[in-house]
This record gives sequence, C-alpha cells and structure tokens, in this order.
Amino acid sequence: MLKVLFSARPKAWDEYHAPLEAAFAAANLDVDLSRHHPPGEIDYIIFAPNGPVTDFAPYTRTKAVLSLWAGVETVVDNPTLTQPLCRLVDTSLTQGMVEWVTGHVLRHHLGMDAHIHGQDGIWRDQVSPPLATKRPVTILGIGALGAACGQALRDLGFPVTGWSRSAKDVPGLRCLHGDDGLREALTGAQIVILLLPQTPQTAEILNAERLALLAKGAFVINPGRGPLIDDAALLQSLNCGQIAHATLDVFRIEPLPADHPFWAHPQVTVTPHIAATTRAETAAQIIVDNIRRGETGHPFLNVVDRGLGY
Ligand code: NDP
Ligand code: OXD
Repeated sequence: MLKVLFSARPKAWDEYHAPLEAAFAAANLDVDLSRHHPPGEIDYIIFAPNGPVTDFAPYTRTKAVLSLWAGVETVVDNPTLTQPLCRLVDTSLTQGMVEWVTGHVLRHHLGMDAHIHGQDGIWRDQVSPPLATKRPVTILGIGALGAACGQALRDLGFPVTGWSRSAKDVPGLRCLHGDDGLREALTGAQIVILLLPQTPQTAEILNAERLALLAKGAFVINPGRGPLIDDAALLQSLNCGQIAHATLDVFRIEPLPADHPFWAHPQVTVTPHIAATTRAETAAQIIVDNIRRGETGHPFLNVVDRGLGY
C-alpha cells in the first residue's frame, strides 16, 4: 500500500480528502492518505506552501512532491528538497484564469467603470470604445495560463502578442522571446498582462523603463506574482497618466497591508489573490494521475526545472 502525505492547510484537507480518495479508487491505486504519516514511510507528498512540511530531509523514500499550486517560488529553492517537484497544471485553474483575465481586460477595454460609477441621472455623450481588433494586448508569460488567456482574447478579436523565455509558437498569437522580444512586445501595447513565474530573472521585469514603452494610458493586469512589478515605478506611471489603471491580484506581501498605497489609489484595483483557484475535483485527478505515472514507470508530468526556478 502506498503512503501519501497531505501537507496543506486543514481547510484544504476538508476539500481534498474525498476527491483524492475517489480518484485513487478510480485509478486502482491502493493508498493510505493521511496528514500524519511518519516521514520515513511516505511515498508521495501532496504539498501546499502554507502547509506544515518545510523540511524535506526526513522524507527519505518519497518519490515526488506534488504541488497544489501552479507557482512554486516558495519551495523551489528549498535546499532540503531533493525529490522531483511537480507543479500544478489543471484545466479548472486555467479556465478560472481565462475568465478572470478576460473579465478585467473587457472592463478596461470597454471603459465599463464610467457607467458603473456614473449612475447619477446624467445622460452622457455616447463614446464608443475602439473594437478589440484595434486594442493590442501583450501577455508576458505564455505557458499553461498565459497561452490559454492569449487564445481567449484572440478569439474575442484582440491582437495578442505573447512573450516567453524560449521561442514558442502559440497558434493565433504573435510570439516573441528574449530581451529584444520584450522591448518589441511592450512597445505600444495598450493592455499588458503578467503571467510569468516569480524567479530571479523575472523580478521587477515591469520597471520604469519598460512601463514607458507602453502606449500612453495603457492598462496593467497582474495575476502572476507581486515582485514582477516595480511598485514605485507603477505608482509613478499611474500618477503621471502613462498607465491609466492597474488591476493587481498578487503582491509582495499578502494579505496586502491595509496602509499600502495601492488600496487608496483611485486607478488601482486590488483583488485578494483570487484570479484562479485550484479546484479539488480536477486537481485531485491530476495529482493522482501523476502518482499513477510514477508507479507505472512513466515520467512525472510538469516537473519543475530547479535551475530555471519554474
Ligand atoms: P508556466 O510555467 O506554464 O509558464 C510560465 C511562462 O513564463 C512560460 O511561457 C515561460 O517561458 C515564461 N517565463 C519564465 N521565465 C521567464 C523569463 N525569465 N523570461 C521570459 N519568460 C519567462 O506557468 P503557468 O502559466 O502555469 O503559471 C504562471 C504563473 O501564474 C505561476 O507561476 C503563478 O505565479 C501564477 N499564478 C497565479 C494564480 C493566481 O490566482 N493569481 C493562480 C495560478 C498561477 P517558456 O515558455 O520559454 O518556458
Ligand atoms: C498558484 C496560485 O500558484 O494560486 O496556484 O497562485
């Protein structure tokens, strides 16, 4: 019998316990799933960064650590972690991100705030936004989430440019990579979406110099990670009108402290790291499928490259 440790918040156990047991049964895997196995007996760890396991050294027979999160920046550098680390790539997470990103893009594209906040009895001039085809969108990071968001926006008519570390070909998107590609991707963009992982290479990738490349009055949407943006440079760009609005879901410190200038800024929308949520039903199947792969001699899916940090 396999021993699988569930290391996440107690609330997550309530959500995941039954779907995991059902998925193990459906995969014909004989598993003892618990939050309390002795470390030296554990075959797999289902892991969230806010769970109890922080030192992997005692888990001597563990074959893989399976993250419930897509972002792994808090664990990827852990020197005690020698086992393969798999990040989560999940259809529900992707769909959730597509819906959140599309919603916020359309809000800014259509200028919805003017009407939502303008219910004051005044029939204003009928100002039409440009069609989506005239609104260039750039997505930094075209992996599992960025590529899906890019394709959804392309299907709505937006011309979408995607930027990545390595050369990629995502159907329907103009794909650029590398330093020159970044400059080209940002120049004249009217909406920029950040879906990069947090690594030393992506820290403050959206800085003052790069914010200045965007079209005047551009919108910034960040569901990636807080440190991708130079916060001071963003505030300055908002105050001078270079950036019209920033919708931010992720921050250097979470929860975002109550006195942080983002909360009070009229051109900033803060959402509490809810852009995409891992859903137990689908995530359990993905995790169990990876364990089944490990047990049948197949390579694990979505193994993190520790050198690259994602
Ligand atoms: P992936 O690993 O699938 O994709 C990452 C993308 O970023 C790839 O295109 C990759 O390039 C690119 N990239 C990485 N490093 C660099 C670099 N130095 N320069 C240029 N491009 C780079 O990740 P996901 O799409 O699954 O997730 C992206 C991030 O979204 C997560 O790391 C997490 O931080 C965040 N997230 C946020 C959530 C929320 O609710 N707010 C929910 C889930 C995830 P290449 O293709 O060449 O490898
Ligand atoms: C994740 C997240 O990385 O929720 O999964 O941000």
